[in-house]
Amino acid sequence: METEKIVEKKTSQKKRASLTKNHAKHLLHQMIRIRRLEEKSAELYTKLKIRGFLHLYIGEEAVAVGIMEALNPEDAVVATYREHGHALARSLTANAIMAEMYGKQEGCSRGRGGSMHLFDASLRFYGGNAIVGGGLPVAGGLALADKMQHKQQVTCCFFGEGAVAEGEFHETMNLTALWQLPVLFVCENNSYAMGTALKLSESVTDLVEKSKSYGVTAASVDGMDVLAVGKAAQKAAQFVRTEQKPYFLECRTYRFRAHSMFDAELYRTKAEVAAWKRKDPINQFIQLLKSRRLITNEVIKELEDQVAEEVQAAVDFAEQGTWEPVEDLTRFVYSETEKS
Ligand SMILES: Cc1ncc(C[n+]2csc(CCOP(=O)(O)OP(=O)(O)O)c2C)c(N)n1
Repeated sequence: METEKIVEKKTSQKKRASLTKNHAKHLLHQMIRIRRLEEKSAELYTKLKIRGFLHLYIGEEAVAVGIMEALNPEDAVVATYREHGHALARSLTANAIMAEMYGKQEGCSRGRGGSMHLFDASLRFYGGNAIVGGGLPVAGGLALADKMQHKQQVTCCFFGEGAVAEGEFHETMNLTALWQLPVLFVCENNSYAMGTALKLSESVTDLVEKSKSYGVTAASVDGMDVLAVGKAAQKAAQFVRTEQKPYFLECRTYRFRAHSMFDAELYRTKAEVAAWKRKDPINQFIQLLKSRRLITNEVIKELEDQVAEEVQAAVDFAEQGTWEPVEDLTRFVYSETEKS
């Protein structure tokens, strides 16, 4: 069995020495784009512009941004219902995402999917999935297809720690290890599955140990540190790509907002939330960059202005979008509908 464990620690100064101003700016820009787009989405939800469910990723931005650093455009990505950040980081446009959340046909899923079903096959971004753990077997299948076609590609599958309780997690871990499929499993461990803490649902809460039991190489990383995630992702993706075997990467993170827009948050204390907010991935990264003189307040303002413009343009685009005509209701439905 191949196993290893990266002991979680702050990325050392030495490791960060190679960070360039441009790369730092890019990482910060990506995280701010996700944060601001989601803050605007929450606002639009309360105004009933966005309907259905809305799960915000705020607090977890370093994971999607850090992981995408290690993926190529040819690699596949499978995400969950908390996927606005992954979609943006994977180059879906803010316009296409916002229009989708509005339910307009200019959205990336023609307005039929909404917040939980962002999708763009041209970018190999295979959703958005409302089912907890539902993306895992999909990722296994994509990796199997790539392997059978002798492509040296990676399928990256994001999921929350709550998915570890699902049969699909165990089935996919087992089969990808048995068949040696190139899947990078990225577990976004934010400690809670809705209101259930991991320790209340799992007998073994060490997810790296759990993964090892399937013969899957596994590691854990500080998911609030974008550079640490990026580095761990590079190592993991390189392993998957060259060895053509699965790898499990646990990113320890935290969602700052409620599970969805309806959640009294009775399962966690304000002190716990405040403690995690002190590790805010964006603020932490800004502090680090300032201490290394890699960014100035002027550049941060420039980024914020640019993002504000992008988000406003996305809202305008969604507002001006069109509803799919009722006559198209049965389009893309498998069976022919009999005419009465
Ligand atoms: C199969 C299934 N069971 C239950 C649900 C209801 N549900 C929606 S989100 C969620 C919690 C999942 O938590 P986790 O996987 O840790 O992801 P997070 O929301 O923390 O990102 C549950 C139980 C569902 N969508 N699908």
